[in-house]
Amino acid sequence: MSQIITRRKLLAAGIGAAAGAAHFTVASRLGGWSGLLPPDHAGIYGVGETLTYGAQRLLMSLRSSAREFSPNEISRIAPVNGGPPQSDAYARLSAGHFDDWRLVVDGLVARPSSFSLAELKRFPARRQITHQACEEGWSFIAEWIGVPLSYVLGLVGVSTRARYVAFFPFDESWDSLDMGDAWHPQTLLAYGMNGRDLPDGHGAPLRVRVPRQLGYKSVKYLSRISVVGTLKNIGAGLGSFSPEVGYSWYAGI
Ligand SMILES: Nc1nc2c(c(=O)[nH]1)N[C@H]1C(S)=C(S)[C@@H](COP(=O)(O)O)O[C@H]1N2
Ligand SMILES: [Mo]
Repeated sequence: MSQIITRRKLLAAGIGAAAGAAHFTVASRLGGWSGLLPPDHAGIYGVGETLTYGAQRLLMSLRSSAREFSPNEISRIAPVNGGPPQSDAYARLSAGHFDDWRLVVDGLVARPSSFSLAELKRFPARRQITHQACEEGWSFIAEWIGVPLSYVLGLVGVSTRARYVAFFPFDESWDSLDMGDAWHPQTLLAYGMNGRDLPDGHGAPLRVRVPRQLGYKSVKYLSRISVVGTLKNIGAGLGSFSPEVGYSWYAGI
C-alpha cells in the first residue's frame, strides 16, 4: 500500500507522467541515467519497481528516519516469520551457543574480516525501539540492540566502487541494501531483542534490522556480508531472494 503512496508522489512530481505512459525502456533510461535503477528492474514488474525506487530516492531524504517508540509501546507478542535454518552447520553452531560462529565481511573492502559475536558486542552499540512490518499484514514493535552496520563498514573500509551490501544467511533468504540504506544510522546488525540475546526464531545470533523497509529486508541468521558493485552475479541477479518469489527488492515504508 505504501507503494501506491510513493507512486502518487511520483506522479505529483511529474516524472511518472512521462515514464508511466511510455514503456520499460523509458523507465529504465530514466533510472539508469540518474542511477535510480533497482536491481530487479528487468523483472516482470520492472517498470513499477523502477518508478517506486526512483521516486523514493528522488523525493525522500536518505537521512529521514523510521519512527522510534517508547518502552511502553513494545508489543507483548512478537511473531516469527521464517524459523531457524534447517542446515546441520546452523544446528551445530546453535548447539554451541554460537561460540564458533563468525560474521564474514568481504567483497569491495580494504580489509576483509570476520567477527565473533563477542567482538561485535564490544563495538559501540545502538538500541532502538522500532516497528517491524511483514508484507503478510502483521507487525510488532520491539527493542533491538546491535552495532550499526555503518560502524562495521567503516572498520573494513568500503571501496568507492561499492553500490550494495549483500546479506547471506544460513537459509535461502538472502537480500541486499543500497549504500544509502547500508550507511543509514538506524540500520543495525542486531544481536539482542527486548533485553535478551536474539531469540532463536528471531534470527540468532545476528540479524539485520532495517526499519525503513518491510520485514523481509531484515535478514536473520546472518553468516556473511559482502560489499559489491553489482548484484547481477548473485542468485537470479535480481538483488535478493524476494523478487525471485514475487516481492520487490525495494520495500521502503
Ligand atoms: N534468513 C531469514 N531472514 C528473514 C526471514 C527468513 O525466513 N529467513 N523472514 C523475513 C520476513 S518475511 C520477516 S517479516 C522478518 C520476520 O522477523 P521476525 O521473525 O523476527 O518477526 O524476517 C525476515 N528475515
Ligand atoms: Mo515478512
